[in-house]
Amino acid sequence: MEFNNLIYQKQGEIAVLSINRPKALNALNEELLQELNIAIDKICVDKEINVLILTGEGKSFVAGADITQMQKKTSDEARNFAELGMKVFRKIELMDTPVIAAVNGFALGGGCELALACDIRLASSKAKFGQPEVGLGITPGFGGTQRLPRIIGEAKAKELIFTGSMVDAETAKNIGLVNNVFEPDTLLDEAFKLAKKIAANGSLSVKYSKAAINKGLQMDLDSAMELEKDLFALCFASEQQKEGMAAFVEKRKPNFK
Ligand code: CO8
Repeated sequence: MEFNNLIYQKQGEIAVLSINRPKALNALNEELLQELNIAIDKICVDKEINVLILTGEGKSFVAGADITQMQKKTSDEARNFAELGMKVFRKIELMDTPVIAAVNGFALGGGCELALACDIRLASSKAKFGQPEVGLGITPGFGGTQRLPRIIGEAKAKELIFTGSMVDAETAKNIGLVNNVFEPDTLLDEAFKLAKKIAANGSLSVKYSKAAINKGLQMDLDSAMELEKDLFALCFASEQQKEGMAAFVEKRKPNFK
């Protein structure tokens, strides 16, 4: 896949998509979001891919939506732009494949919101997180007011959004915004290690688990339990369940196809 603002690489079951607009600290403009949309669509139909790693080129993960492009927008144009970002981020959140954000630097505004749409966030010790929108006279617009409180809790999310303050990677870990922090030069290796660990499991059961968590969190508990039951039962129609349990009984490693 060739793009102006993205670098795509595939290593076996693991795909890496790197946001590549380093001169503007990987700020998200419309072209970049459209490319991201296309890339995610292609990854979704590639049955070989079991984990996606999302990262950024240079010193930034994503420093937000492109302020120069947003500056002159009317309300209608801003709504369309928000809709595009929300659509792409929701696609990332709901895609079958688990997505790891390897946050290498600034994750601000739309960049923090992109990381929030991923399943797992790993950060470089140099990463900085924040929702600085109120300082620009706008609210978060790619899902930040909704995903941030769901992930770190209402009070902390309000503090971050109302103040527009940046937090460093360790603080982000302490408040539950990132899963783990690594030295900058080991971040991608650690993301690969995690991706391989996930990919070594039954891919179908990982995908069903993602669906059960993401969809279940939007339901009442009883409906969510029904969903879990359905997906659990569906596993038993798969070769992977047969192989996984046979391997346990035969005291060997499973060979999932
Ligand atoms: N948009 C456009 N250009 C940017 C952005 C951005 N978000 N961030 C950085 N750049 C550009 C700079 O303008 C600069 O360009 P140039 O070299 O041509 O002057 C280049 O990247 C390098 O940036 P700096 O020189 O500023 O680098 P520093 O290391 O000094 O500072 C910072 C790094 C602190 C990250 C600083 O660049 C900064 O504060 N950036 C803006 C961060 C921000 O406010 N992000 C939130 C944007 S709003 C948003 O994301 C809303 C999402 C929802 C949209 C809904 C649709 C309506």
